[in-house]
Amino acid sequence: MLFTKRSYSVTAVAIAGLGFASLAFNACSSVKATHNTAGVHDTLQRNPVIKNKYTADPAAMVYKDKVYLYTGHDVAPPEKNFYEMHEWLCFSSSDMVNWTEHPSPLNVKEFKWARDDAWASQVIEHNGKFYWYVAVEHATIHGKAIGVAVSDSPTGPFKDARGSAIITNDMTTDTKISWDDIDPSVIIDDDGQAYLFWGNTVCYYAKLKANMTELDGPITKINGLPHYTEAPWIHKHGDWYYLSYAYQFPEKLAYAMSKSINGPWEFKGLLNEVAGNSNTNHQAIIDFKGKSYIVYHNGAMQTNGGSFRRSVCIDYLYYNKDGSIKKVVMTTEGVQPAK
Ligand code: FUB
Repeated sequence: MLFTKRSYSVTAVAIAGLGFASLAFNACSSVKATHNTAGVHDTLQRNPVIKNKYTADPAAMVYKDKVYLYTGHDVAPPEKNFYEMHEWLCFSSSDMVNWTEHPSPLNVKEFKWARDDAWASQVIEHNGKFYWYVAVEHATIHGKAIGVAVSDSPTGPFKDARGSAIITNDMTTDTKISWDDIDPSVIIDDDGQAYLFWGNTVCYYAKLKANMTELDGPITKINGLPHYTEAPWIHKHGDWYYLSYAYQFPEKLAYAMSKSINGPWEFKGLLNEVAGNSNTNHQAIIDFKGKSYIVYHNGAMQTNGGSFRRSVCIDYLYYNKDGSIKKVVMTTEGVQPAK
């Protein structure tokens, strides 16, 4: 999300070949204990993967033979052309196709110091606890902020881990905008050191203390990421670190590679094109059962889908022998059940 370019109309981004058949859809439907999102059992139309509500800003975590998918929840009415998001959602799967929905494990109200806006987030496991880093609007410090919640279970419930934000807008001064401190992404390096990445228009990172709830050193601005907009996702595959991010606006995805978490980062080019009918794209990248996946959102839900009513999709991601990543092919088919 880049406010300075909000004038891009939702319809300016074409639904490139995304012909979704009519689906039973109820954005206000209550949580079901088990939600087989394939729903219509149409193997040619597994994307979007969640079809009974809008889901956005995916983050995925592999834990004990399961994938946990954490998303924001777009609830903006059809006539509203801005984000309305109050809670985060959690789904789990053993095969990347059949997803079980869990009751919402975290609502923005859990953060007493926050006003609203349950924006992008990521969950990571550390020493048997689960830490959920989230972007929200701060109630008393102007601008967006990052909070962290903790749970003993990947499905929650999650509780505010600090009682205050870990990042506030006044801690970063490279831009004058108030929404530059959004979109947290976390990684624990092979030596056990945890890092938090985040940022809109500027990408920042900082070390985290072993308690995962405090910074452990300065905030550093990352250079060499052309047309960086937002949505950093930090991950490691083989010997390489990857920093993927939303590029330009409407957003494509691009990525950079490094042999060190501290860079320097080498820009490698585009990863994905503009997602159908959405000016944001917001990716997560994981390996699961021997395959690699990109999880992202588009606006392809047939009922009022768009930039503020988004839906999570999953497609395969392929690495080249030199570690670079092949351009993503977004599909309606999605992926086959992982074995
Ligand atoms: O969902 C609100 C914002 O839109 C996120 O923080 C950005 O990454 C974009 O997806």
